[in-house]
Amino acid sequence: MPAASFHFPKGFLWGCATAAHQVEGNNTNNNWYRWEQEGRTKHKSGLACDWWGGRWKEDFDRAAEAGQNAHRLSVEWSRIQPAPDRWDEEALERYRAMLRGLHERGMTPLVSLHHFTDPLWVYEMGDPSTGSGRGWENEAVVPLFEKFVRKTVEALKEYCTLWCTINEPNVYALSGYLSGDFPPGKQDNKLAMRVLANLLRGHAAAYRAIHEIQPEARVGYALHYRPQAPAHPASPLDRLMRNIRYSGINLGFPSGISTGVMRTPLGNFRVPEAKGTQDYLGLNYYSVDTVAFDLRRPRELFSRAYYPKEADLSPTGFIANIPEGLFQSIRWAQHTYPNLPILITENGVEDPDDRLRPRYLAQHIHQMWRAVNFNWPVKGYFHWSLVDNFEWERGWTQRFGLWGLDPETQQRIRRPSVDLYAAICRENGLTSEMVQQYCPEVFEKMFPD
Ligand code: IFM
Repeated sequence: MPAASFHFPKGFLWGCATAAHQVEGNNTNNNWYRWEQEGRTKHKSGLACDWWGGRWKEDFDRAAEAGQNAHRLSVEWSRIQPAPDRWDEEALERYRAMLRGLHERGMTPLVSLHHFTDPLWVYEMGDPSTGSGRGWENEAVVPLFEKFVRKTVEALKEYCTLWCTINEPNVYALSGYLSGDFPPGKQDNKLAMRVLANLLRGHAAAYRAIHEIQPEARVGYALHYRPQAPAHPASPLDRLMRNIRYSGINLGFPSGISTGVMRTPLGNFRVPEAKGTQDYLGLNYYSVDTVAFDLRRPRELFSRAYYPKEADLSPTGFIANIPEGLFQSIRWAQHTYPNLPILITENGVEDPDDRLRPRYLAQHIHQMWRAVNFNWPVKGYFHWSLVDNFEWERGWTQRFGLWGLDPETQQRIRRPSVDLYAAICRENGLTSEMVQQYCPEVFEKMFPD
């Protein structure tokens, strides 16, 4: 049996990613809490993983003992600034304690300042009758976000130099304003693009504010990058639909940051202050969509996105295991922004029984290694996620954790993938023995004779 190994450069960051509302519990002052109370999610977040109650300590212990040297978490705006004129110093102190806790365990923190949730006072601000819109529909949110960022970065800068301004702005805008799965549940594509432009303005303001406070900071955002493949590459209509969907989902923020003009299929938005505002690109990669032209779907702009029949699907069919898509995503990032550091800020799969996760993990890390071997500057990988957590509108129906969680008892369940990922983190690489031990079913594929 060949003893192959795929090693990563020294100093590579290996960790998991989490988000405040998904793990903290009892977050009662934001738009998602309201959404849950209105019955718009499969379940409620409740106590989540009880990090606000202190269980972050045991989970950080688990991560550190499993060889992880970094962790990505987010702070909750509605806790830090519960009302426009009120700061909660105690909440900031708790976040300081968490970041200190990471350092004490030898882990580098990456802090996201916005991960899907908005304080209720932001969600409700504005007056739609005057056309000003609510929340991020309204450009007035930009200086408010900047103020929150300044306060938070001042308070946490002792413990963090790696910042993510906004997580998945494209998902926030498209899910809240196109599919309607996220609050405020609207279906208005023009408004979705307006929201995305305001998020870009917020990102740019945050980028400059953080650098003013902390010149050595490295600031970026996390893009949910979703490759799209035409169902029939020879069909011009499939290709057209693929291209529209691809740019609509992926290219708004990147074009704004490259040129100062955010380009979308529905028009261009000038945001000159966004040009050049990133020190690294965060890539969240999960899967690839296949896209076909479909006359029966006018609301989806005549396209249908699906996974191929033979796909290696997760239990609820949410994710298809397509590891080459991670390689493609990194290649796109490197071509779009030559030499800009890249962090894989999320990648993972929902899988309560841990049948698919080991091969998903090994095959994606193999693809990331291929990219590193082209000398593309990938600097770290954050698995989604450490412990099962609240999956937004899908509630607790999807289990993304290396560790399982019973949200009733708060009991953690160690899945085999914990040990595979620990072996990878400790080795700073993946070996053929690991593949043989944890996912022998893909051994031949990864190491063909
Ligand atoms: O749970 C989410 C996360 O909040 C954002 N990226 C995708 C994850 C899995 O659905």
